[in-house]
Amino acid sequence: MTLARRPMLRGGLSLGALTLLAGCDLSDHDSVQRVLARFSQWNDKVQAAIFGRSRLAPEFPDAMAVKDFRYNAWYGPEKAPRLNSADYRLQLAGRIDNKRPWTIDDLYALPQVSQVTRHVCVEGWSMIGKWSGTPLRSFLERIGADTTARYVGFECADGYYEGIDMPTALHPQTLMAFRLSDEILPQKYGYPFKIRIPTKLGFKNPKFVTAIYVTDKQPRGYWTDRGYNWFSGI
Ligand SMILES: Nc1nc2c(c(=O)[nH]1)N[C@H]1C(S)=C(S)[C@@H](COP(=O)(O)O)O[C@H]1N2
Ligand SMILES: [Mo]
Repeated sequence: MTLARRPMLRGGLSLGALTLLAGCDLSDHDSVQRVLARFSQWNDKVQAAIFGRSRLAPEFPDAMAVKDFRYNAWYGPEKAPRLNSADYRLQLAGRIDNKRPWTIDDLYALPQVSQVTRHVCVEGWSMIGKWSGTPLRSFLERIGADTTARYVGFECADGYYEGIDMPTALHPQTLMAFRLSDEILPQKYGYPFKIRIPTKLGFKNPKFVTAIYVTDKQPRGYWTDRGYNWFSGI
């Protein structure tokens, strides 16, 4: 993902309208950025309010799933972290009763479901894939997470970080995805697992997850810190 494309506001505010609202001309970069940031936060609130727990992303027949899935990160696939099952432990933190770290074997033994859904990257490509794993909701219940908390945050082996609101974490299609196209998640796609959220843009789907935490403080996101919208629903 490059920074060449600036985040866009949905909802049709023209540049002219923004100029009026900002009370300044567009060469006044800082105040324009401030106004855009404020609109972006307002946009997040509206999107969160509209998001229904029961609104499902479209699912497709298995045959539509692309086998040779496109890779993306801010670095090339050869630099993707190599985690191994001997050393890997998923760390748990925050408002969770049982913070025992999880091995890959333990994770992969959890009950699993599959989904064929569309992944939409903010850079302008999308692709249908098949992911299988355990619903994040059942994992959160199993570890005694406080699901009245507001957010769930993720940390990744490559330094990436993301977070989602609790309704999204509890959404039936939000998975800890262990497989892509029925194969154990290949290394560059996020081994040992990625959080697959078909109701969110691609960048809200963290790969190589090493820690999950439950919190009332909105977690930062790698691309949100670089100007993209935090909620980023699709
Ligand atoms: N840890 C980590 N997760 C990440 C990213 C990343 O760079 N690091 N990139 C995000 C972006 S922008 C996209 S589009 C998808 C790409 O996932 P894929 O390689 O499975 O297609 O991963 C998301 N999750
Ligand atoms: Mo992306």
